[in-house]
Amino acid sequence: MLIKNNADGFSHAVSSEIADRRVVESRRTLIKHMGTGVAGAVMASWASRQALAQTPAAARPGKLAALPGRQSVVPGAVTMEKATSYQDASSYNNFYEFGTDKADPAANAHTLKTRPWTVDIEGLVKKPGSWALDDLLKLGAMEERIYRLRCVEGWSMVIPWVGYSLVDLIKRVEPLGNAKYVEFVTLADPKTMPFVGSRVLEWPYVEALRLDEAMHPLTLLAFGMYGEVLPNQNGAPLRLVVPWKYGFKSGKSIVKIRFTEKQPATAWNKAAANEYGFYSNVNPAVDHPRWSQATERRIGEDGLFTKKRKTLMFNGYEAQVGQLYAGMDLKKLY
Ligand SMILES: Nc1nc2c(c(=O)[nH]1)N[C@H]1C(S)=C(S)[C@@H](COP(=O)(O)O)O[C@H]1N2
Ligand SMILES: [Mo]
Repeated sequence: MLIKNNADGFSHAVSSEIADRRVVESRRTLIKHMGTGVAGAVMASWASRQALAQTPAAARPGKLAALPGRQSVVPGAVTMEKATSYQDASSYNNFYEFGTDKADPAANAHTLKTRPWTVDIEGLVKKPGSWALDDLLKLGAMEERIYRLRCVEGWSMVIPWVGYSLVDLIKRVEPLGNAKYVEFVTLADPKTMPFVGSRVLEWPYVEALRLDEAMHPLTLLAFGMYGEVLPNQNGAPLRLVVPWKYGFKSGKSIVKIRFTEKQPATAWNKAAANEYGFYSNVNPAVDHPRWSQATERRIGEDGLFTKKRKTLMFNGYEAQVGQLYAGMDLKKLY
């Protein structure tokens, strides 16, 4: 078994509990498969144990290119909750460019062409320009972040993403003093995205954050999940993950990042401002006009008697991000 790694994967000391468990598990499997003969001894060499430690427990679940990440030390970046299965995370999606049904993105997104891919940096920065995907992949050290993702519709998942903090890129392009917001423009290609042209939303799908939100270390520029590159339906080749906000703030398949002084108009806010505010912080005390946001269904836990989970303020990341909103009336600025 050959496992490809990028330069900054788990080649550092592997000391986390999760990684240790992986080593133990991989060794067990290895011993089961190899018996205790000479071949087993050779296979169980330090190098192969290292290699196995670098793949997640369910090795290469989507059979896509490996993209390992070292375990993050950013406070709050790794929840100990059980991860959603790869199957669920990659087949129950919102990606309206490929259809509005949860199963549509997995069925249709194979047409998305993720290479070559560039991301344009525009607006109020000292260093605007066009970044090739390969250069972005090398810009920051890949980390695994196990985040809860709470959709505004009332369901949630726990996903091990791979990427680095967006702030790594922001620092590199040097925002000017008057930059207050960051706008994320995603791909709108009618040739490969069958629902671009439908009137559910205005295309391209645009999202935005305040600059301090974008620079918070939990805001992740994600290139992978479950130890592999992103499947197309999850926003390949790169997307945002903002874990304390409703899922729609995390734009998929980003092609442009623009720094602005004025608050940008965003896709869901334009579609229904009374339902989807600019901030859209997860908040169990502020209901959507048509439904409560107090509880959520964890995807994969849908037994007949399974209780819904209580939704947590800022999706459980209040200790990390609460101070960003000090003094704001979150009922008005929802
Ligand atoms: N470009 C684009 N990005 C998008 C969406 C979309 O329709 N188009 N849907 C959003 C919504 S509503 C959610 S809940 C998350 C879902 O991400 P996931 O499918 O990886 O779980 O992606 C967000 N990003
Ligand atoms: Mo969502």
